[in-house]
Amino acid sequence: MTLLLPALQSPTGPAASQEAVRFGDLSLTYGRLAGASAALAARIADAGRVAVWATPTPETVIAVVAALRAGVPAVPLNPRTGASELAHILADSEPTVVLAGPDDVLPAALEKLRRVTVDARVETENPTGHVEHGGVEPGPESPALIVYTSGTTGPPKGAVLPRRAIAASLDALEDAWGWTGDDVLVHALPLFHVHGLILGVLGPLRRGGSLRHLGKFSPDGVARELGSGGTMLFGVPTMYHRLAEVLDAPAGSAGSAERDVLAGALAGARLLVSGSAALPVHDHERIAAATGRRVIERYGMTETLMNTGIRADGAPRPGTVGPPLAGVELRLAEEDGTVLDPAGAIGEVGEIQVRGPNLFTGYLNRPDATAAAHTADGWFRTGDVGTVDADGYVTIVGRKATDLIKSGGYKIGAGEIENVLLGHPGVREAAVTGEEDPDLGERVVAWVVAADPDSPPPAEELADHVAAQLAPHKRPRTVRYLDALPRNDLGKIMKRSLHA
Ligand code: MCA
Ligand code: AMP
Repeated sequence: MTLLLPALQSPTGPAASQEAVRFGDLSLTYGRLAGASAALAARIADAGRVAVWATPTPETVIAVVAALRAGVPAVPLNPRTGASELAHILADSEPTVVLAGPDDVLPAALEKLRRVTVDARVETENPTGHVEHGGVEPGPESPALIVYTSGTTGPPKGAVLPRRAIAASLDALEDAWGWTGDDVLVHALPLFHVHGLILGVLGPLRRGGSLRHLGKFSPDGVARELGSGGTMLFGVPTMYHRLAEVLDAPAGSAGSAERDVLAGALAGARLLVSGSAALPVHDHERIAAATGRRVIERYGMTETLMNTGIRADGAPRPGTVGPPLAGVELRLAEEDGTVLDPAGAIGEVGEIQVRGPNLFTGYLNRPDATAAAHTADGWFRTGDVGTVDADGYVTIVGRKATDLIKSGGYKIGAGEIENVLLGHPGVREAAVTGEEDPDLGERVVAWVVAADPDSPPPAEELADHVAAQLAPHKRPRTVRYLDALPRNDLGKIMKRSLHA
């Protein structure tokens, strides 16, 4: 296998002094990142698996790159993960080491691991790096990252992502977008999911380009970085929605100066890319009207990395996610599994199934779930429902599972939240649904029957309870109290009738 991150292999001369990543006022050149990651790789070479406390900092970049160079699988952790979710991930993935920054305060659950501190401010003795793992790149199928993703029921599953999938997906995006080492990517995505970590960090590093991370998303930050050399922006639809809101400020209003700066910065970018959920056509149109630029969408999934995408040189078609990327095979199947004939299936609706070098190898410790996610003939069942046009453009029209919620671009299983709500002493019954939300796409709504109807637990208390056990983005944004949940004759909760 060719190198996963060739630009980090002993960079010398001008290549060594080129900026690799910048987070606020902290920047790392290729030489510095190569040196720091090589030194760290040597320290973790014998760890079976490492957990990475994935804050939006250069330390996370050094940690993940070091793990890749050492050939040790890394498990990126959301630093806001609550107690029960963290306990599950640790028990499931069994890391022996946790990589964290010097100032990070880690939860008790991580205390039993060996802590290795990563400090981006410390110069290493070996600024140009060295050849790792004896000069032999780990095999293409060796696991690089284990990324946790929610399902409809039960705790999150660890998707095992081999080096081959990362390389294939990033190279398919290079082909689709003309992505080069001259590109400067701007984003504010979290670094514990595929979008922010693989596309947003390993993407620029594989090309020998650079990343400027905002730390926290803000329209001002986007305007500043795109207005001073950034060439590409990656974001989830919620971020583009918030940009569109700023761009909507009427002339002469208080926000019009901010609008003009943002519009100019977006207009000057080479590529504006949205993914992780559907970007509403209304937001596409508002951004196009204010900037003259089209946001393009690509469609991916933790288990498959990237499947389709609008090409930089292709027709931007709002509402579609473009044709399959190089190397990806895509087909539609009916409810009963019958594969739709591609020639006769134009415009027909079916489950999207994919095959290709971009796919994961399976869920960690879950052969049952891995088997269930594949068809007998080896295709991955995405659970997304879509159509394909005559020119191969894919449109996603829905999702098979009603118990999956996409909020702010995060996938959230209704079942995991219901289980946690039922663990609250004030809750007798609970159901969780997703409700349309202009900002988040979908908003988590909890329907609760209180143990004591005269003093139901306050909504904020339930939200805090979910945030503390799972993660803040999984907390219910709305709580509705009922005397009883609607159930069918078999006792199953009828979620569809809740909204009615
Ligand atoms: C609020 N907060 C709380 C609570 N309430 N903390 C603890 N307990 C509470 N009860 C805090 C939050 O931690 C946060 O802190 C702040 O309040 C606001 O949080 P939140 O409401 O969640 O933020 P938001 O404004 O709704 O965030 C919107 C967002 C975010 C920035 C767009 O949703 C986001 O980053 N989404 C990206 C998701 C993503 O990358 N998905 C990719 C997976 P503070 O203010 O300190 O921050 S999909 C994927 O990878 C596939 C492959 C693909 O196709 O891309
Ligand atoms: P995750 O499992 O968190 O990686 O999320 C993957 C899911 O996000 C996919 O199965 C889709 O439902 C959704 N998704 C990703 N990109 C897009 C997009 N551009 N348009 C619509 N849905 C998307």
